[in-house]
Amino acid sequence: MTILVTGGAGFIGSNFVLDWLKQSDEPVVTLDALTYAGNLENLASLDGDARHSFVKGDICDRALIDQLLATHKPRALVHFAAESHVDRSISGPGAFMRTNIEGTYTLLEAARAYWSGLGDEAKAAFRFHHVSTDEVYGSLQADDPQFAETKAYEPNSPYSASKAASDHLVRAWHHTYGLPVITTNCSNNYGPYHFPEKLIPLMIVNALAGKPLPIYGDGQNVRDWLYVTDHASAIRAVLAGGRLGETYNVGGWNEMTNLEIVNTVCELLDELRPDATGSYKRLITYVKDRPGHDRRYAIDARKIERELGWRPAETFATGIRKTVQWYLDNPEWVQRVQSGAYREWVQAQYAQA
Ligand code: NAD
Ligand code: TDX
Repeated sequence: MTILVTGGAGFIGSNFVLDWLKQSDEPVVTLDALTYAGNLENLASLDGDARHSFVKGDICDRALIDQLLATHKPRALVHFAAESHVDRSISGPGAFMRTNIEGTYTLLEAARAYWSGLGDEAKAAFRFHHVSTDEVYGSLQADDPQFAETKAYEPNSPYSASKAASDHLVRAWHHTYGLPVITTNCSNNYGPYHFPEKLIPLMIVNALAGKPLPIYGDGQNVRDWLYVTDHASAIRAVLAGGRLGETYNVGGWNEMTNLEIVNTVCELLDELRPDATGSYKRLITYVKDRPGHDRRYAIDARKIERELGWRPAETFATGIRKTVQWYLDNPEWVQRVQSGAYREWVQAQYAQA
């Protein structure tokens, strides 16, 4: 059998594909448009591996999705592709509406047509796995309970509104057409191949370059953090045993303020890469707050733990140390994703093809 993964050249998608092929020999077809956030280099260790194939393309391209489903006959579609950065959604929401809403709709319709034509056994086995976020639930106060799957949706940013819309479409395609879907809503991920526009990689990369570490507002906003391969293992568990039409929250029981995160990163860098001019904390700079900045996200992960026995393998202490070390070991990756030279190279490859 085969699985089709959208957005598999991005941060979480690439970690998922690499992890999947470590755990199993089931082939993966990766579909990715290679936007600024997609990077084939993340999958370079799979070059020449017959179990993996890559297709550059857009999830809004219905003809392409139909062709991929007909050719590869996957037993699951795992959907990561999205515009994912909240700040970009504030300055330019259009791409988020297109990819996150129209793209998910296109995949659902293509999957529905494909699934309807399968034989009984393949039909029962098929899964449409939608990868979503805790941000759809809105913002918590300090003493509110964590988000459970029953929490009403209250998205606040263009990004979270577009993800909420996609979650609702996925739900409706199950309820109305019986498409076998499952959605996971995960908290903030961190780890290797994280694009340096997001908090943790931005702080590592800026600190190493001696640049300011911008903290929005008072730095007391809270997120729950999960190491990216623990998200991958949660998706594997849900694909294997999750109940159809259900949603599962995924989180690390690891709430931290942004200031705590940045201090931890600085302390690790002080230890691993001491700077002659003193602690990296000297670079911390408070800047204007993000408009509509959600105060706190927190995940109640008891459903996936209880039903599927899933647990994260990393603590924040082990995961953040691995992450900082990865960025120290991979300066060329950082340089290339920042310079745009890699993307120019990809464009040139496809222009020639
Ligand atoms: P990312 O921005 O690193 O990667 C997104 C990938 O999707 C990129 O490779 C990009 O090229 C691809 N893509 C974008 N538009 C596309 C299109 N129209 N067609 C095909 N491919 C397209 O994002 P990420 O952080 O890896 O997030 C992956 C998924 O997980 C998203 O759906 C996101 O909402 C969700 N999520 C992310 C987090 C997090 O902390 N990063 C947490 C929970 C859920
Ligand atoms: O420079 C910064 N300074 C800062 O204080 C940046 C980039 C962020 N922040 C704050 C904003 C947030 O409170 O840090 C926190 C984390 O910010 P991001 O890394 O941008 O993540 P967030 O907005 O929480 O969204 C992320 O988690 C949920 C992902 O980008 C989403 O795709 C995912 O759904």
